[in-house]
Amino acid sequence: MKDETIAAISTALGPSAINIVRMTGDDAINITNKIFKEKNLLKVPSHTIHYGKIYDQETVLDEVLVTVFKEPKTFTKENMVEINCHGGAFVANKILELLLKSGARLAHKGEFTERAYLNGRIDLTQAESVMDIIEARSNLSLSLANKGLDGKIYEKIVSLRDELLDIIAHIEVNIDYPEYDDVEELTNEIVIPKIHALNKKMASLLETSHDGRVIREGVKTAIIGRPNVGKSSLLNALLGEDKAIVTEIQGTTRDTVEGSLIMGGIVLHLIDTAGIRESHDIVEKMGIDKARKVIEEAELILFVLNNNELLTDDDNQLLELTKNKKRIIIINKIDLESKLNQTFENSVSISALNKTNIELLEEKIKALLLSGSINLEDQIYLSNSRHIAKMEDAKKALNDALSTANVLMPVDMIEIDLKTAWETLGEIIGETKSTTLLDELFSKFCLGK
Ligand SMILES: Nc1nc2c(ncn2[C@@H]2O[C@H](COP(=O)(O)OP(=O)(O)OP(=O)(O)O)[C@@H](O)[C@H]2O)c(=O)[nH]1
Ligand SMILES: [Mg+2]
Repeated sequence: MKDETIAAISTALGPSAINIVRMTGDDAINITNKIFKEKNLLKVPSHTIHYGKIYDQETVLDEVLVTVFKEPKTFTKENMVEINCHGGAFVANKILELLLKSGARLAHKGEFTERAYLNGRIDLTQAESVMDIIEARSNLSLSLANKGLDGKIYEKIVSLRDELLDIIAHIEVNIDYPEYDDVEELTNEIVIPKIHALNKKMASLLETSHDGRVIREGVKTAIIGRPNVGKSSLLNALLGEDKAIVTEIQGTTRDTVEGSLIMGGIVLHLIDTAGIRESHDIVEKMGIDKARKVIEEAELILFVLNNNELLTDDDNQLLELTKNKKRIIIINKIDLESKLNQTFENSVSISALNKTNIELLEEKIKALLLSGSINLEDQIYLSNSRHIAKMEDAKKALNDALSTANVLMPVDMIEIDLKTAWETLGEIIGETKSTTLLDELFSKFCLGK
C-alpha cells in the first residue's frame, strides 16, 4: 500500500505576509488539482510554480502560488505540493481544512522529514540536522548543522563501519574456510593493531564532541554570588539591556532572570540568580533555593565577588560548593577601592557598572568552553547527544574486543564485540531501525517539517 498523502501548514502562524501549506504523497497533486481551477496541475512539468486561486466549491478562498514537485526528485521522494497563500492563520487553516476534506490526512510532527528518511533520501543524521538548522542560533551552529545535512557525519560513520566490516569479514572467512590457503590467517597480531587504529579514530571524534555539543546546544551559564555583588548588573552588561532590576538593596533579585547572547559563536543561556545568604524572608529563601538548583544544573558558573569588600563566610561556602564546576571568578566593582586581598585562579576583574573589561571576560569564557580553535572546514564534530552516546557505546564494544584479544583468546571470540560496535554505529545513521526511536525522534520536529 502506498503511503497516505499528508498535509500541514509549514510556516509559523503569526502575522506574516505568506504562509505555506505543504503536502506529500501519491495524491498530493491530484488533491490540489481538485481545488485549483486555473490550470490542470496534473499536466504541468515538475518543479514549476503556478498562479491561481483556491476554491471551496464556488467560493474563492485565496489567491495563491502552487509549486508542483513530481516524484522521485523531491524532499520526500514522493509527489509534493506547496501552496503559498496569504499570511494569517485563518486563510491557511481554511486551505488546510479543504485539503483534509479532499483526501489528505493531517501530518504528524516531523512526518515530512521522516518520510524523506524512510524513503531513503536522507539518513537519520541528516534528518536530525534539518531540526538543527531550524533551531540554529549562531553562525557556528548553523554551519555545523549544514555539515550534518551535507552528509558529513553519515560519511564518517559509514567509513568506520566499513573498516569494522573488513575485519569482521576476514574473521568469518577464517572461521568458515580454514582450509583456504590464499586467505591470510587472521591472528591476534594482525587484528589488534587494526582495532587499535579504529579505536583511536573514535576517541578523537569523542574528544571534539564536547566542542560540538557546546556549539549546537549552547551553554547553561549561572551568574551567582552573595547579594549586592553586582550579578544583575553583569547580566545587563553582557546582554546590553536592562533586563534585571538593579538596586543597592541586598536581595533585589528574587526569582531567576534569564537571557541569552552569542559569544564567539557560542550561545550562552545566562541565568541571573538571587544572592545567596542566610535569609529569613520566605520569598528570598525560595529564590536562594532556586539559585542552588541552577548551580547544580549549570555547565558554566560566573562567580561574582565584590572587589570593595573582604571575602565573607558566604563567599567561602559558595566557592567550596562550586569548586568542581567550570568556573570563572569575576571580581566586580574594580572602580572602587580594592579590599579583597586575595587572588584567584581563572579570574577576571571588571566593573559591570562602567562596562570595564567585559571583552576580557568574553575571551575567558570562550577559552574555557572550547578546547581549541574550531575548524568546521576539515573536521567532523559530533554534537548530537544521541550520536555521542552511541559512539561511546561502540567504542566500549571495541575496548571489550581488545581486552578479549589481549588475553589471547581465539580470534573468532572477538567477533561478537566487533559486530556489536558495527550495529551500534548503524543506529547513529538509522541503518538499524527502531520504531520507538523514530517516533521519539521525529516528534521533536515542528509540524509541516
Ligand atoms: N561601583 C560599582 N557599583 C556596582 C558595580 N556593579 C554593580 N554595582 C552596584 O551594586 C549594587 C548591586 O547591584 P546588583 O546588580 O543589583 O547586585 P546583585 O548581585 O544582583 O544583587 P542581588 O540581586 O541583591 O543579589 C547596585 O547599586 C549597582 O549599581 C560596579 O562595577 N561598580
Ligand atoms: Mg540581582
